[in-house]
Amino acid sequence: MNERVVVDPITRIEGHLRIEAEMDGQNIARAYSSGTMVRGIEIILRGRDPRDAWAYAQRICGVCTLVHGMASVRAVEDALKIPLPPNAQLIRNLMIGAQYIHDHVMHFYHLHALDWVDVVSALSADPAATSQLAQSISSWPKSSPGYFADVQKRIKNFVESGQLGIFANGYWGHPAYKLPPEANLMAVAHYLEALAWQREAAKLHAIFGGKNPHPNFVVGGVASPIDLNSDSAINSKKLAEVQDLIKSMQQFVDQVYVPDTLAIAGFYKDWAERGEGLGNFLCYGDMPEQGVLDESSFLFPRGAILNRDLSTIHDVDLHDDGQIQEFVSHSWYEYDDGPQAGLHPYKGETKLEYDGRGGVKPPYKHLDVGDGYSWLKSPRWNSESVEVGPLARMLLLYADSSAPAHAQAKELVDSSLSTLGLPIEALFSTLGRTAARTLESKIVADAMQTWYGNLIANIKAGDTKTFNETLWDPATWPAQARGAGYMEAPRGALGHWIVIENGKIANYQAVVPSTWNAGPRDPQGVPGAYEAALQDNTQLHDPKQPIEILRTIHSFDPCIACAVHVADPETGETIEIKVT
Ligand code: NFE
Ligand code: MG
Repeated sequence: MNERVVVDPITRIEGHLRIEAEMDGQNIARAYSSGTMVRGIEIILRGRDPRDAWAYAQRICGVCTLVHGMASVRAVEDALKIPLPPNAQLIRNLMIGAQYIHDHVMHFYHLHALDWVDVVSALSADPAATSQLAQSISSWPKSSPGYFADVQKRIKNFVESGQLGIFANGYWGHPAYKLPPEANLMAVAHYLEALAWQREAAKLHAIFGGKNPHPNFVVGGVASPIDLNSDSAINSKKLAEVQDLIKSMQQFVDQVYVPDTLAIAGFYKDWAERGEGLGNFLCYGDMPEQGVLDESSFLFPRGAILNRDLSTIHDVDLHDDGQIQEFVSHSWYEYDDGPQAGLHPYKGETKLEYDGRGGVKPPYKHLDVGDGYSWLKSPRWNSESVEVGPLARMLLLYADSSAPAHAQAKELVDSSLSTLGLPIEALFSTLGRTAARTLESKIVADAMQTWYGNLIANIKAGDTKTFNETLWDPATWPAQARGAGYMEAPRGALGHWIVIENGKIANYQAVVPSTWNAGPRDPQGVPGAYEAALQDNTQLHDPKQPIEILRTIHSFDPCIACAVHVADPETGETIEIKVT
């Protein structure tokens, strides 16, 4: 039997993920991705008032803290045909945009950077040379030799006290780390700065949604009335704060995140040749420029790309029951129609049996990669295994010349590739996925300024409406209705499907980005995106320190809490999985 490398749990992600790699010499021959914690949000939602669903669904995740609330209110609005005032949509855009910038910056510095940045090496950097490096790539003000000397002293104190804290247990000194000490020191300085900065970015949610995490939503609008002269509404002062926050996000992205990504990428060009995987990409699209939810003005266009073919964009329809289906052949779930069946989310089944002691009864008995090995299902689009997320969005933007941000995206991608001296094929890789996240952050931060301008223009023209109560009374609802709420969450295409009967939720299914990417094999044995990416030209230098697995898995920014949908509804306890 071939050697197997098991990483369990994968850290610096959200949730519980296990990766098993079957080796062929130094190469990963086959990889298996397991979500090892079960959730049951879909079951909790049945029988409830659809107008309340967002508040439950939002608890799917505390990382992408608003996206499930958003997808949920959109599902209800789609089912009941409730139109949205443009201001509400623009405010939603701004809230989604802030979520992207916050999430992506945190991911890059706090979850992904240490795969590429050696903290201990930063100790041997020359602060003056670090300052020169920083000033050569950016006008960010915190870049003096004294500043970097101070940061270095802080790291030294950590290391000498033997308390690396957040930096404990890294693979420091691993030969896969390629940055010179000065680049390591610069990146660690920005790691620490980003910790403080992210607190500010989260404030936009508090202004429009009352709090963060989990800002408030409402079916038919946003939970923030506009009245420029009221202390308890969105007034001139709050709008000015929003403007300051957008500027601060743009500045951090332009002067820190983008230059750091390019500087670090320059030392890891070999990672532009591995970690692609499927070559199939899916986007639902999101964030209309004028606040009317029509696809033609989406910042991120809708569509699918297959086999790297950027010349053809396939239409995507969330209501078509032949397009999006979930399979459970390698999951710990059972369908009434057996293990080969694929179900559209309107007809989706989530069956869990609880044992009354905080556990879940079989079908799960053990983890067996030849059989069942995950609490994630396997979503497929037109039977294809696809990748969702920043790389999918940047490729769609690059390919779709009718998209409003096409020109900006093309310029950003082409100039980044030219700076790095890499061909377009480099996008299809671990490095491409990480760079796509950075570049889309720039596009989103700039778009936020446009949406803000459009919101202000509406207000100046006298339109302050942010809520539409049409059809809010259940007496007016049809006896049966169903709807699909979609959005582009930071990690990719997110859909919530709701079936409403006699005013209550009859069925609810969420198919989330990390399920698309982290799901197990389908009945045809085709792997999910993580699995395929790990099987793509990946060698482990030292199976005991599998940093190469972390690089590719982290390039997707996993959120397994989202992917499996929350803890046991009876006790909230997690489940012990025995690996046999
Ligand atoms: Ni919990 Fe999420 C995002 C959603 S999961 S982080 O972005 O939906 O992939
Ligand atoms: Mg689901």
